[in-house]
Formats: sequence, structure tokens, C-alpha cells
Amino acid sequence: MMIKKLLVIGMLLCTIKANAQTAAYTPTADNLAARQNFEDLKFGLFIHWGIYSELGAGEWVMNEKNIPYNSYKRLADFFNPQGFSAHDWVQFAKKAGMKYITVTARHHDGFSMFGTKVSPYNIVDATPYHKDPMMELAQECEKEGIELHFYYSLLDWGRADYAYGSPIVNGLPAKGDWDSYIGFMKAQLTELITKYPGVKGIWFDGGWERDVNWHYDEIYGLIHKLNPAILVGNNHHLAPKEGEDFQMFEKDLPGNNTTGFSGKSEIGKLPLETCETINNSWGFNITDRSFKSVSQIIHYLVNAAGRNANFLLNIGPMPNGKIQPEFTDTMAVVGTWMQKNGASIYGTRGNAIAPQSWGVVTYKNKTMYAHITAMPQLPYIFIPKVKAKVLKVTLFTGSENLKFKQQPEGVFVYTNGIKADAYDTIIQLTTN
Ligand code: JFZ
Repeated sequence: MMIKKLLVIGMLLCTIKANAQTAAYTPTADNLAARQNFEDLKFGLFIHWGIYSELGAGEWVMNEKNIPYNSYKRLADFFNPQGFSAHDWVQFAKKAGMKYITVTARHHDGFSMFGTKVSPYNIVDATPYHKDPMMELAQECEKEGIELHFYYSLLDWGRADYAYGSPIVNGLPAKGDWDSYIGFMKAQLTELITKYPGVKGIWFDGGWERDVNWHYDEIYGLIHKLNPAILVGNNHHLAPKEGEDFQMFEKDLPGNNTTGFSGKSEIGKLPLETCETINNSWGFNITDRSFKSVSQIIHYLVNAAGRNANFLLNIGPMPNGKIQPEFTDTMAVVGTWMQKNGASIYGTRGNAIAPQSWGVVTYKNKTMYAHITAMPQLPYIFIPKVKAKVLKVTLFTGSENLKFKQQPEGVFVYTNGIKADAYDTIIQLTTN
């Protein structure tokens, strides 16, 4: 009797504990290490590529041009990217100095760019290509030491169970079959995490489309059960939610809101990432020629690092799988610059010193890097709030000592006569 009672109490305690665990997410040691590693990478390649690429008008083309789903679906019949090469994509990233790739496994059009058993609407089964570019990419990334994240859309414009456009009543779409849709996503995420080697993160998007119960506890819980080290992020433009491992920003540096996406966002305690695209489109756009310059891209990267965020720079490859030469040319110059200057960015942290009018500061161990992206009129820069004693100041690319003066309120570094860099003049400060 006594033993039975104890057993019951024990079981009760166990369930209470289990419930508490599902409510509050505790990242594993592996996950925490993956977060640190992610913060070290600093520069990633974002890729938007799907059957929408064929129309050369961005990834929202179905929605923007009001193309009926059944007509849009025909794009799959003639998607045959003979020019796709995982090797070329990974080399593009490596040459640009990028350390990871985030690729659209499935965007809002609902087309799976990977082989999946839970929907026939995928690149292996529905196109004449019949191959899985996500598998080739995952294998190539693993071989080349590039980390891979999958972009995965919560929003689906075509599936009946999602019922796009349906009114939402009590957190559920009135039409469709919400349980079926959540189950479908769980099955696909299981495939993406268990079948593809070396996947390090899932980048959710589209949850902003409707105010429903997304079952994030189950979805994030499933991902972390399958692989606790996987980094979960969600482009919901809010403060981080329970179960997430990094926080992303879209088309703005953390803390800014120039594009209006970040009005409700709050910077949390997780690793940060901000994404921007190389022209004005995410998916391939044949008329968009507003290419960002080398200087704009380097400044974006440096400004993100100075605010303690990774920079995820997007390209939209062409429907044949190739990357247009304008992107290759620009990123080759960025890459050459990163080869020379990357040590002042990779593996650093930022935001210990707030951004200044002349630029930002990154740091690693006892070294600080002052990135001057706008050379001041006066012949010095002032770095406020430097607590450690500065022992030595040089250009990052030189060994000659630069004149400096340390005061309780900060450090003056004299910049007259220094050789300025075309994009970012980096001053290295060694502290004790
Ligand atoms: C989203 C996607 O819709 C877009 O296609 C692309 O993948 C980008 C990286 O992410 O963009 C958004 C996200 C949110 C809003 C608008 C566009 N929003 O809240 O209005």
C-alpha cells in the first residue's frame, strides 16, 4: 500500500517535471556551443530559389500577379535547372568570405525544393529535373566546412489545409484543416533535420500572415528533440519566443527600423542576425539592377558586427541555377577585402561600445578593432568607455604605432597621416 502510494506520488512528480520542461526551454550544452559558433561566423549567404525564379519577378510573383495556384503549379513542369551546381554555390560563398548558407527549402508558394514523402509538389517528383538540390548542397557544405540553415515558410498560399485567405476564429482558420497542416510541417521538418547531413539551423518565416496557434512549442520541441543543437529562429519581427535560439532582423540593423519591419521588435538576449538582399529582390528579378556596391555590403557587414549581429546577405540565383555575374563580381571584391581584414570581424563580438559617428568597435579577447567607415573631419577618433588599459595602437594592416591618449572617459586615437582604406580603416587596440 505504502509502496503503491510512493509510486503514485513519484509518477506525479515526474509528470509535473515533464510539463515544466516543455513549458520552459533549456538549451543543451551543445546548443549553447552552436550559438557561440554561430556568432563567430558573422557572414552568411541567403539564397531564395524556387519555381518562382522562372518568372524573374521575385518570390512573391504568384501573389502579386494574382496567378491562380493551378496555373502557377505548371511552373514545376518546366523547372529544369541544368546549370545548378552545389559546388559553384558553395565556392561563391567561400570566395565572398561567407561561412554559412541559409537556403529556401520551401517558400510561401508551398513548393518543396527538396525531396519529400509528404507532398508530391516537390522538385524531385514534380519537375523534369528529378534531383534534390538541397541534398547536393547539404553534402557539399559539409565537405567544404560551410554551415547550412534551411529557410522554411510557415505560410502556404496553396494547400487546402492551410486555407490561405480563410477567416481566423479563436486562433484557428475557419476553413482548412489546421491539425493536418501542422502535422504536414512537422513531417517535413523531420525530413529536413534527419535526412540532410550537417543542418545547423531552421529559419522560419511567414508566421506574421495570420494570428493563429502555430504550435511553436511542439514544432520547436520536435526540432530540438531530433537534434538539440539545431538553432531555431523565426522572422516574426517580435521579441524572441520560448524555444528560439537566435533572433533575426529583416532589412535593418538591430535597433533600427528604417524599413518598417522592426516596429514591434525588441532586441532580446539571443545571438542576432540581420538579413538584406544584394539588390531590391529576394528571389531572382530580371529587371532589378539596383545592385548594392562593394562599399555598401562591407559597411553593412561591419555595422552588423559592431552591433553584435551576423549579416546574412541574399542572392536570388537564376532559374537555371546559375548566379548572375553582377553578384559574382561584387562578392569577389568583398571576399578579397575579407581575406585581408576578416580577422577583425570573424569570431569577434560587438556592442560593448555603442556605435559612433565615425563607425563601430568589435573585440576579441584583449584586442579591440575600431572600424572607421566615415573618416572624421577632426584628426582623431574618440572611443568612449574603454575600461581596460590600452597598451598599443596600430593600424590593423600595419605595425607602426599610432599616437593615442587614454582618459577616464575614453581613448583618443590620432588619425592624421594614416593610410585610409577605401571601405573601412581598422585601428587595432591592444589592452592589458
Ligand atoms: C519575408 C518573405 O515574405 C520574403 O519573401 C522573404 O523571404 C523575406 C526574407 O522574408 O519578408 C517579409 C516578412 C514580413 C513582412 C513582409 C515581408 N511583413 O511583416 O510585412
